[in-house]
Amino acid sequence: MNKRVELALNDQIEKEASSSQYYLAMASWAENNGLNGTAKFMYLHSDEERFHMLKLIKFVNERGGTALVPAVGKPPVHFENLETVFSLLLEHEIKVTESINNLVDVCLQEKDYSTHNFVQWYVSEQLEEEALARTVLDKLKLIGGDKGGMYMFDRDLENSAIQPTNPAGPTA
Ligand code: OFO
Repeated sequence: MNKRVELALNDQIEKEASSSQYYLAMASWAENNGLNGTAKFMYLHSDEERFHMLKLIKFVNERGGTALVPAVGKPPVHFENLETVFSLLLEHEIKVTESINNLVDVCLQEKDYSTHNFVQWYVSEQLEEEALARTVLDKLKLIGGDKGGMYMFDRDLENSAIQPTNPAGPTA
């Protein structure tokens, strides 16, 4: 496997692992604050990011490279409020999109068209994830700081189809 492409793929593996931990921290915070809908959303999102990481690890190893399982930093324990959580999520996804775009660039520069083709799945996934984060954040902005509104938002999130897709099936 081309060394630059391998390096960029390993960098992406680290980003997906960090995303998974970050959303897991958000899920745990939400659960401890009685926000079960948000917790469900974030647990699913965390699982989804782990799946993204695994898909990359398998791809690198199957193509003759060496996938590096990364150490990830400790995510925050406390978050200010729901709007902060979803703003951070959107901010994070925008950074991940930049990193995917960089990966696409490296593939093209190195003329690695099969990895380029593989990475297109992540390009579409990022589009969906950013759109989902924006939809949720728009709803929260409409509610403002209203407590009753927050309660309804969280309850709706728990029952709604606005959830990340979980490739591994539902969590507990
Ligand atoms: Fe892996 O899709 Fe978001 O970060």
